[in-house]
Amino acid sequence: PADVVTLGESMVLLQPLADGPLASAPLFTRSIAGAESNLAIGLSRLGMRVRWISRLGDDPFGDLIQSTLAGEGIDVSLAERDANAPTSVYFKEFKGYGDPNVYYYRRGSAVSKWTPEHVRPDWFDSARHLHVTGITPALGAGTADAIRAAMRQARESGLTVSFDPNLRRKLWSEDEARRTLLSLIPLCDVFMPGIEEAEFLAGAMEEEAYGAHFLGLGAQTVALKLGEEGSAGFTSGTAVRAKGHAVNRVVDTVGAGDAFAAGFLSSWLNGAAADEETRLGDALARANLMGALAVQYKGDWEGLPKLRELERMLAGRQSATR
Ligand code: KDG
Repeated sequence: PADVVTLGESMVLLQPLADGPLASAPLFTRSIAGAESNLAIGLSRLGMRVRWISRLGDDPFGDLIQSTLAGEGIDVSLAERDANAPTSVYFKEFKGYGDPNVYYYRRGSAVSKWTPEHVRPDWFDSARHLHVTGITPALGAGTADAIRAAMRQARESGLTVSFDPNLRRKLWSEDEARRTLLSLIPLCDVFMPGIEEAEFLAGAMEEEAYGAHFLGLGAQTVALKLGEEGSAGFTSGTAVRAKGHAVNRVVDTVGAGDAFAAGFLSSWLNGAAADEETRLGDALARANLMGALAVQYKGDWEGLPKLRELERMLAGRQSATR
């Protein structure tokens, strides 16, 4: 059984040890990353049962990704290996300010071959929820249709679905991104854009108007990320605002949205008994803290907390280190 199923591409991640231009970086640390596996790790550390579905090359980097995720307690048994396509790689470049630059080496990857025919009903067996992002539809000729098929199949199997648009301008044209991302909103229950993505998809409007706008396109719940200002949540009957957290030092913003999604879903999926405002407010509060923790560590997911630590922090207590 799984609380959350997620599907997407993960890559080997190489990060320079020192800030500065990538071309002059001699030393790198090696990790893995990918929006959906970042979320999977976040959820697993918070005690949720997670199934991660993907395709990997039949190569050592594929082994590394699979064993890292298995080591985090994630069910990776349905991830396929493709002998004819490589596992993807990406690099970050830290400038010492702002968001890092990213460089992808992922064209022709195993996931880029996904088509609707790959989507299997057993991906969703004994599961409650599916999470997808707008990265997957940007990866190959058939991946947008595959994501669409997966969202439909999940709903037919009785799962709720969340969708983070995760706009990656390096992967596709603005027109195609806008058209495809908008077309997926009616297939989700929870839509989780950042404020800049909301503007990209809907044009400039007042913050509260985004809630009504995306609910009008078919989402049941909207969780709008506002960066350091926190987040706002909307359903047809509720609008909630949750404050952001002070952050000592922003080290690496990549992965913050995935941490937010993990925090949100871990609370929201267990909060169905509460009234709508409490359920949404609690989920946003946890999501904001997860996002704030993620940006203080180098790496997409390494700094994410276990449930006990997170609960202690949410209760306002210092973490006991000795
Ligand atoms: O959300 C974090 C992701 O952007 C990162 O892990 C890499 O999956 C990735 C992507 O496609 O950008």
